Amino acid sequence: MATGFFDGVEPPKFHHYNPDEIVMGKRMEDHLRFAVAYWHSFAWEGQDPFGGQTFQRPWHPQDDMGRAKLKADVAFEMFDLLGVPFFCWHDADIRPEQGSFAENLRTLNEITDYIGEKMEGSKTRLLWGTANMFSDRRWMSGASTNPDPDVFAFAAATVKSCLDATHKLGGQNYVLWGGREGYETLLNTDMGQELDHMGRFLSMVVDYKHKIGFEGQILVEPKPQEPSKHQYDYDAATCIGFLRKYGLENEVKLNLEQGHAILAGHSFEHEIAVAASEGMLGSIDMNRNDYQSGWDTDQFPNNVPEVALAYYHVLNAGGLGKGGTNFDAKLRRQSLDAQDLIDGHAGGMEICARGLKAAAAMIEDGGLNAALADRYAGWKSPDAQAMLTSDLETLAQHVLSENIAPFPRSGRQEALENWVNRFV
Ligand code: XUL
Ligand code: CO
Repeated sequence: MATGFFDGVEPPKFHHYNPDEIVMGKRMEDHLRFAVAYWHSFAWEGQDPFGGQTFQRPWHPQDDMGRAKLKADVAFEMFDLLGVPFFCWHDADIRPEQGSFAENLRTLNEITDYIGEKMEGSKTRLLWGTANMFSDRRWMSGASTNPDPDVFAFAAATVKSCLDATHKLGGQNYVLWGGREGYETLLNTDMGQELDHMGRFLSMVVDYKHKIGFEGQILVEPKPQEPSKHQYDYDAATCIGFLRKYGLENEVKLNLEQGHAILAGHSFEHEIAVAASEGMLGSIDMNRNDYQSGWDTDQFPNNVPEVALAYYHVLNAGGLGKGGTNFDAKLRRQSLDAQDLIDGHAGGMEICARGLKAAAAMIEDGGLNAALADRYAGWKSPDAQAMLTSDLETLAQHVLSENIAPFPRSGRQEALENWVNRFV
């Protein structure tokens, strides 16, 4: 029976998103693999640092199993209305918070059984699950990096329970975002020890994934700060260095988020290109930050040129694979209506569809890749290749004997920007 939450709501009208349209030989839906984030759409109540709850949903307050089930009913109604193939959750989004680990485990199992039944009647699948190890006060000094070994153990138990639940629901990935894995002040922080603990913890996660036969990807999500002043998983490059240090580079990939890239002083396409160049692009969290506010505003995307360049790098990297496009985006706190939830997601889907089509057109046109190939063409010759296995003395001798005098060439940035502008 319908919950009635979406009664009277206009269903989305898509002008650009067409799941069955073939883009570069593949259905648009299979390229984009959209997911709804349970936390922003159903768990967040509209609070900001200056004010409390603005949304009043029939599943509030969220401390009761009956209302958690109603929330799931509404969530699946929205997945159907939007036609999204995936959703994502934290444990704390889907189950009521009731205190002890044993009680939270019991309610997590009960609600994920319930969600599993809902999935049987729905085409929406689980893109990823994750553990909220940042909201409760027990995590205030970190989860795996907490100075208190009891919290480390609690974090291990929590991730085990969430990985079990993700596996049970056929999740295609498991994400770790270290919201409190960092520091507020170095005066009370042993950074080396904390990083070793975080590396060891992630190895345990990988070991357990193999033990239970979970075939999804394990992903870490970089973000430079907020809530911690400094977070260890600062950006894609930092995460890759960390994964290599602890021997996890073949086991763990990255979940990259537009807004986090901006906070780190990068562009989204930079982060995607860094991960892709190391074969570590796992999935993306699509959203946008307000460029004036300087914090993580998690808005729905609305900038086609930015999104197009992001998908350009995704497509060049061979696509999202088991990953997807998760809308880690929330309504503005004044957007109170059920209609706003539909409009926010539908708008994001339209922007991504336009970005994907623009990216595909850029690749099919080939101009940008041709310009890139031309810029590096000198390296195609056997003599140039031999230099890479040579040494400084031989190269110095070569410059002298051949009287080498390099002739600078234009980087053609303006022409390339004009070229991109034809497609967006
Ligand atoms: C926080 C953030 C998280 C992760 C999952 O900025 O992006 O929602 O995506 O924990
Ligand atoms: Co995110």
